[in-house]
Order: sequence, then C-alpha cells, then structure tokens
Amino acid sequence: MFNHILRFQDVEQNLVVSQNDLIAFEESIADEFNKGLIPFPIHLESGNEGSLIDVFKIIKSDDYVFGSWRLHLKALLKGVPPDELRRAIHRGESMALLFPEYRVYGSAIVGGTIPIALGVALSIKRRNGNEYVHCFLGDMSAHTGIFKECLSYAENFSLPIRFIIENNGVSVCSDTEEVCGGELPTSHLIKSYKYKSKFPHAGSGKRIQF
Ligand SMILES: Cc1ncc(C[n+]2csc(CCOP(=O)(O)OP(=O)(O)O)c2C)c(N)n1
Repeated sequence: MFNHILRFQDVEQNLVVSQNDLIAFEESIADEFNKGLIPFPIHLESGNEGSLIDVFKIIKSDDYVFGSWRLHLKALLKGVPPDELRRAIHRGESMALLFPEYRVYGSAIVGGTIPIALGVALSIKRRNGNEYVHCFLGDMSAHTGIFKECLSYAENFSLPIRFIIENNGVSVCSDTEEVCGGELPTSHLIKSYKYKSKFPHAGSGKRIQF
C-alpha cells in the first residue's frame, strides 16, 4: 500500500505556500467577488489549509493532481503562480480549472475527473513511470458509483493513485450522511480528512446581483 508514495517521503517538497498565504488568497478572491469584479461562479476553500499542506508534502512537481470545482488551494500548492490562478478565476474558470503545464485538472462535473485520473495512473503503470496521481473528491462524490468502480479498479491493478476525500459533511446544502447514508468508503488508497468551511458551497456567502 502507498509503497509508491512512501519512496518519495525522504524528498519531501519544500512548500513555498504557507497556511496564511492560502487563507489570504481565498479571502482576496471572496473580496473581489463581493465587489462584483468576478461575475462568474466561484468555489472557495477554507478550514482545510493545514490538512492540504499535509497532503501535499508527498506530492512531487511531476505528479498529477485531479479534483473538482473546489481547486484553488490545490492549484497553489501544486505550484500554479497566484497571479496565473487569479487570472483564470477572473476569466470564469474557478469551477473547472485546468493547468496542464502544472498537471492540475479540475471539473465541474461530480465524479468527472475520477476516471480520467484512473486512466492517467494506468498509463503511468504501463510505461513504468515514477509519477503518482492524487485525486481529490468531496464526501458526496465519494458515494458515487463511478468513484467506487474506479477505486476497485485501482486496487485490483495496484495503480499509482490515491484518492483524498475532503469531508465537509455537506453536498451543496444537504447533509451528506443524511442523504447518502452509510460510512464513506475506506481503502489503503484513500486518505480522508474532515473540515468545516466558513464559505458556502459556491460564492462567498454574500448575495451578489450582477
Ligand atoms: C454530474 C453532476 N451532478 C450534479 C451536480 C451538482 N453538484 C455540484 S457540487 C455537488 C455536491 C458535491 O458535494 P461533495 O462531493 O461533497 O463536494 P463539495 O462541494 O462539498 O466539496 C452537486 C450535486 C454536478 N455538478 N454534476
């Protein structure tokens, strides 16, 4: 389990982004959104900065990061320059960020990137590559069939991928446990952490009329 990852723990990344940097970035985006400077949907992250920094300690620059509509902080931690990320958000891309040159891929579709991440992991294995795939998903997404199928395939074929379930307890406005029931899947390929965000599912919490 995680052998592929553990090999790299001794070359732990020197993260140039601190917890305060992450908080300040999202607050500045919230502020710009509240001022009407970003007339597009945004999905902010908060309360998970420390957990993310921990998760990124073993993510190398040539690794792949896949995720969802909630990707600002992962992009920063993967090395996307803050100005480049800000420009993308201002172009309306917060919901589906793509930075192929930094190997960061998001999608607004629930479960959208999971099979793609799996395919990348399969290709790494087939060519004996050293890269690893890190696929982030929310707690509701972790209850989907597509995730469970991909997890099972990754386990069965020992693919170089791990899934990071970011459990904020909600699916948009619904209580995930109440709606989806049951426990979240567990596996040696899954790392989960809980967090509580000060931001709502989308936007910044203030009603904006464009
Ligand atoms: C295929 C599909 N169905 C429905 C939606 C609407 N939708 C957007 S986010 C979301 C809930 C996701 O919750 P979770 O996976 O816990 O992620 P979080 O937003 O809490 O990070 C839903 C149902 C969607 N984007 N794509």
